Amino acid sequence: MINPKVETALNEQIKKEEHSSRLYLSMAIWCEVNGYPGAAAFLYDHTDEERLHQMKFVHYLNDRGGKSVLFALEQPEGDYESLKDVFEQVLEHEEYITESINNLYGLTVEEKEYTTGNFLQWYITEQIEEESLMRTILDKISLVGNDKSGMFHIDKELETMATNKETAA
Ligand code: OFO
Repeated sequence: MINPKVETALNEQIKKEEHSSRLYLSMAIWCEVNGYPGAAAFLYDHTDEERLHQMKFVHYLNDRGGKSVLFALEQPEGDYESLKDVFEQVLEHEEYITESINNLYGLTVEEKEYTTGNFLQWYITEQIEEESLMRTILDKISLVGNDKSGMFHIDKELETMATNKETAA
């Protein structure tokens, strides 16, 4: 049976992953209606990925004899100033998730819940990849500044990244 404190913390993380999915969905929608179809495709993809993160936690917790709980979610921001603003907020959010996963891992050590600690390794690696990817995208966006053709190319690149993921899946 899973440690009750860890169970509560896992349920909090399930909520955060579900919120991530909706947050990126709101960003994808903004991109789609503001002339960034590539960024929209990339973020729609990411929405699905966050849903997978959530489901992985749900199944793990249920398999360990716990029970996954769904909470009410806050409404994500629907308006952004620019594509740069979108990706700044993505990176900020991923950093917040990394901290949350690390705290969760810390709790598993404190509570000697080593099985869950082991399970969390996948998320720890995933967060390194996600932060690095978002930082790279943000650097590119910052580099082109207000240059429209540069922005067009970044959007195309994001579209390719989304298509490649779909092909690989
Ligand atoms: Fe984007 O990693 Fe889950 O939330």
